Amino acid sequence: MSALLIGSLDEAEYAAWRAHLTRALPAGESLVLADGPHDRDAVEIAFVANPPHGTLAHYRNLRFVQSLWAGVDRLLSDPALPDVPIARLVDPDLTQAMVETVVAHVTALHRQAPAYARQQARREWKQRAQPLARECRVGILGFGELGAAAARALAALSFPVSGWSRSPRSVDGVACLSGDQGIEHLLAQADILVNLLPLTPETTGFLDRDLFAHLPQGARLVNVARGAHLVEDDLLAALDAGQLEHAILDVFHEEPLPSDHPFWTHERINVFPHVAAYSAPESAARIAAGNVAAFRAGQPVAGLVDRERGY
Ligand code: NDP
Ligand code: OXD
Repeated sequence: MSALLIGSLDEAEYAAWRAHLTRALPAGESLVLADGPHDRDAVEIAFVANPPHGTLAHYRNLRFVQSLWAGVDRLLSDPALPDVPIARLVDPDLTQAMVETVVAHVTALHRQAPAYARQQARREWKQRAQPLARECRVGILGFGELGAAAARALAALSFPVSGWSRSPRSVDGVACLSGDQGIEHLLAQADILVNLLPLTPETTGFLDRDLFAHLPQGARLVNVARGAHLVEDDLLAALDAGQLEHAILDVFHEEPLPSDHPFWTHERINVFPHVAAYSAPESAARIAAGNVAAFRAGQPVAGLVDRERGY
């Protein structure tokens, strides 16, 4: 029985995943590489990192797909994706990285780092008011593995936090909101809005002019989910109009962000090159291999994707 490693990975990434997966795989499973010699009909498992569309359709005995990424939007958009169970990556190390990133961005915005950076560019020495975290309300869109963990960490720092999900959820110390009514309530109270939604047909273009209009004037945005959540022109207009004060963006419609894109030079936007939380082969390979063992044993796998829902 073979497990295939396939994806849009450079040589070093391929080598790291190969080494860690080989070590972690259960006995009886052997790892083969998409660009190496292998018998396609022997492949029952695929470890995938954004594989080119159409490629998985060549494996007619495929039984289980384990994504090495947390987000599966690109994978699910493959029209030839085989109809087998798919798991996304749920890795405590990735979650920890995302928590650290969200806390860093939210606290930087709260402590007015962008305003001081603009002052520095002008050589301006001016001390601003310093409200405390308890006075800065944070709204988190997407209240799953990553959103709920970030919410707990921010609440522990005394930020009043609200989280929004599709179905009702409950997290101690956090206002948990859901559905259409929940979103209006969350937006009206978000001095800083963090996006951690999965990209689905329902959430594409969600961060638009209408949504920004529901935020308090001068709110700030952190997008660490997917670029296609954001309507870029609406963001620029909201920043120009002062409806939004600042945006920290980790993800973009086109990645790498083209060098002539206006975001690069906008003084109210910080650009990060999709680094909020990597999948680290050291930890992720163990989790991916554990899911293969669970699948083989007929036990529940972690992060099973609901293809209807799109995440
Ligand atoms: P989860 O599937 O665990 O959580 C998704 C959350 O979004 C759930 O709370 C879900 O609601 C909610 N949701 C989905 N659709 C809707 C909707 N239409 N309306 C309201 N709520 C909705 O995902 P993760 O937390 O693991 O990951 C979130 C995303 O983060 C990934 O899909 C990926 O795009 C992005 N990501 C970005 C990284 C980066 O480096 N920038 C790294 C890793 C991930 P419910 O609870 O009801 O299901
Ligand atoms: C992911 C990502 O989805 O890095 O894992 O964006």
